Amino acid sequence: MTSNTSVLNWIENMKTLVNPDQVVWIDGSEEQLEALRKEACSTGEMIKLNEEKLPGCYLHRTAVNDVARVEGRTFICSKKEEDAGPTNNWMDPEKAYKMLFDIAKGSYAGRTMYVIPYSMGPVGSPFSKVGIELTDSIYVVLNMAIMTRVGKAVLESLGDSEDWVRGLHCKCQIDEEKRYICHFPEDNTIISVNSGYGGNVLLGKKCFALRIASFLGKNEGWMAEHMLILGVENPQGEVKYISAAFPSACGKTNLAMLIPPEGYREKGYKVWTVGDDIAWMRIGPDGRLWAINPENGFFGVAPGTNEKSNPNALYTTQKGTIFTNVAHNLDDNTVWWEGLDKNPPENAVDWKGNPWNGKTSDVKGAHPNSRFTAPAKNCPCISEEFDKGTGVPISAIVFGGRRAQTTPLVYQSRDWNNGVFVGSIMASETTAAATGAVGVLRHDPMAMKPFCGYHMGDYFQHWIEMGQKLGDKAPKIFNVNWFRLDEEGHFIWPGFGDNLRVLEWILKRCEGSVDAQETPIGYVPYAEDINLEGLKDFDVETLKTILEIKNDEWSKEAEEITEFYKTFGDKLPAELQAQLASLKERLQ
Ligand code: SAT
Ligand code: MN
Repeated sequence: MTSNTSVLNWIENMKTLVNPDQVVWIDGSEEQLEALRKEACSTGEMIKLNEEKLPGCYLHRTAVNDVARVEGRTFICSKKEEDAGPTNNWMDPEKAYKMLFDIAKGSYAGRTMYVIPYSMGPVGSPFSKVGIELTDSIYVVLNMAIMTRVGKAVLESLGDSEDWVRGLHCKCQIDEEKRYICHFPEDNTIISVNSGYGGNVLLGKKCFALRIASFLGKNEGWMAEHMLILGVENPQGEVKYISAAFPSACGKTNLAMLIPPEGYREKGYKVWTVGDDIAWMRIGPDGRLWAINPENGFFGVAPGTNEKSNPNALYTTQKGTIFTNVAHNLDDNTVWWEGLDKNPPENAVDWKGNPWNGKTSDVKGAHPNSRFTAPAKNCPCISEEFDKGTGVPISAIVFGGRRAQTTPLVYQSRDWNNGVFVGSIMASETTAAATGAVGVLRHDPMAMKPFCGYHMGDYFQHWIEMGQKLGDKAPKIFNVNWFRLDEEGHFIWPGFGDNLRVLEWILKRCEGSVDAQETPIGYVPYAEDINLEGLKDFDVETLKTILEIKNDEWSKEAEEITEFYKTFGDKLPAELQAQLASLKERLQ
């Protein structure tokens, strides 16, 4: 399929290492993918679901020990330890290659090596980059064929270039003790062994599009961010674009596919989805920041997705979708997950593969991090711009996390550098998207803690430099928190579609058409300026409680940030140290 010698030589070397029975190149044709689906069903790797209700949909169960990203076993293997920084695990590249090659050696014996040429971003777009993933898993091939653009056209666009990302995935024995997800940013290389789960093995996603790409972005002057991209169309038909960073499983997919509240729909507001997880952003010829979604599908969290929370996502998953670790309804050969509806199946199989009665069982039918892999083109609100490869101009950048207290519903940073500070102090309660305890508060700057492929102090500096280049064309930077809890532990803000009320305020701030109150942390809305029309059981007094800035809480926060900042040593940009100092001053 190609005469590119850098590609052919590398594949030859890897072939010698892993020793497959045969090599199959993925050409991107529907015939080849269909044959692979059939093969995966014949071996039990996938189950074909009800063709009438869920055409072209499949179910897959991973090993019980392999259900989320493993941050503790994810490594950045830069030559110098310092270059990986305090937020990453580091391993010496020589040692890592040796260890990984020992594990990978002969591991494809009796198996097929699939060669997946893929493009992150529309094929041939100036934003896009090419990768090649080798895998011994049909599940990985089929997921990559949804999540990225795969096949011949990608190799054609690559030509003779050596500028592509090498990716080797070996399932091996799915042995947790030997599971490693290693990145070699200086070699454009990713090696993943002993896992078969999503973010550990779909190497185009977090491994390439964030960890490797963030490193490339730093060196080449662009940004790879853990951000959704959406367009808000106003009644005059103008579309403004927002990118937003939240940690995994904090509602990026829901926000990206938001359905406007009734009153807004009547007026003619629309929301268009460009992406739900990753943004690649470059400064355009007009000096503004332009973004593409490098992915071609959605790898969304299934539990909690329903007719009310995200009808667009639900609709998106009704054809051509692979479900992972959800419950299997045997009565009609469909799928179910917690929070889909109030009618769990009685005759079902749970995500572990055990018989399950949703009416009587006290264990979950779907894993909390169970997922759907769905083609972006299925999405009813997919933006016209999504597939064009020209990108969309970003008006506002929004940071956010899951915070029960302290952080208000929304605030605006004072300027770009203060916005970088706001992103750097993001903290969020952990979710099931990574292994480990859930609900623990941890710092997660720009939602990139698990995904920044180099020293995070240098990453902050890169943000500051991008702001200098953008000058007065820079997007405005905001922070949101949909997750404030009342004393009984209930969410105060209704969230979901009503988040558009907050986005509307954000866009008005970008235009300069609404005033705000200055507080020690930044600009907070006057409660009257957030449109509450049509909201039931929610009044302006309640809104005030989640817009309030409590200086004592923020002083505690500032102390925490001081400690957190120490972890970056002298790589912390002086500008951020100064930002922290002025926050403390304003709080006095
Ligand atoms: O598992 S993935 O990394 O692909 C999804 C996520 O954690 O956001
Ligand atoms: Mn994510």
